[in-house]
Amino acid sequence: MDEGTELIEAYDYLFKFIVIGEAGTGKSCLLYHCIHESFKEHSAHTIGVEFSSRTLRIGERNIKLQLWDTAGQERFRSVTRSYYRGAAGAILVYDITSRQSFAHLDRWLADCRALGSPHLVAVLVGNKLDREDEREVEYSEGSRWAQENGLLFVETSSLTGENVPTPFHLAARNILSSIDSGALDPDAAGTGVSYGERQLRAVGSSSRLSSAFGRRGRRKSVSLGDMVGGRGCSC
Ligand SMILES: Nc1nc2c(ncn2[C@@H]2O[C@H](COP(=O)(O)OP(=O)(O)OP(=O)(O)O)[C@@H](O)[C@H]2O)c(=O)[nH]1
Ligand SMILES: [Mg+2]
Repeated sequence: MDEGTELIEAYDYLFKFIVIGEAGTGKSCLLYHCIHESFKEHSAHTIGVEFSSRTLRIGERNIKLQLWDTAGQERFRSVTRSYYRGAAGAILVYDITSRQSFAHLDRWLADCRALGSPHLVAVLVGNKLDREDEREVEYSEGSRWAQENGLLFVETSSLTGENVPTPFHLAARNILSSIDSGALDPDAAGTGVSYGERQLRAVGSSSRLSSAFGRRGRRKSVSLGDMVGGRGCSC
């Protein structure tokens, strides 16, 4: 593996995210666009749960998102709920052209709050922004509901790609801030957050060593001595 590849793959933190909401709201298309930067043609209902991942660059840090795309259909509810456990982030999707998908948000939010991390960061996403003519839920309604329930909010289009990466960035930044402030401890169980291996891979590279140690929220159990094998290192 060359150094360029290693830098892209190495990450500082791993966050577990779930993508939830009524069937047909565009969850799979949203994720697909976020990862492949194109629209997923002929998307079929998700059966149970599908997994994917994406690494985001936030400031100097690489955050790997472990993304669980869940089925919205009622018959999969008990299966999908088992994937909510310890989620650090929830992307709660409704369809702006479907009042019904908006009306059921309470249920989805209650489930992810009950089963996710105690520090769960949820982002409300109004998808299918490209179908403005068929809009049934106003931006102001989505925004108000999000505010009343303590969620971040954005409208997206998985078709055009508008704002598609935003909910993932918003949630990841928010979680990172909690780590940096000390409110969220990645060593604690059930937070949906864990340390990546980037700091360990940084051994032998002065630039990456300084980046690994020049920030807050680093792994407390790994000291400089642990990593370079003593105090005499001139890295
Ligand atoms: N116009 C438009 N259509 C979209 C958009 N996102 C998804 N769709 C369409 O909406 C339908 C459902 O999309 P999916 O992504 O499969 O929906 P889902 O939420 O994953 O559905 P389940 O897996 O059953 O829960 C498909 O026909 C998509 O082509 C969008 O942003 N704009
Ligand atoms: Mg799906």
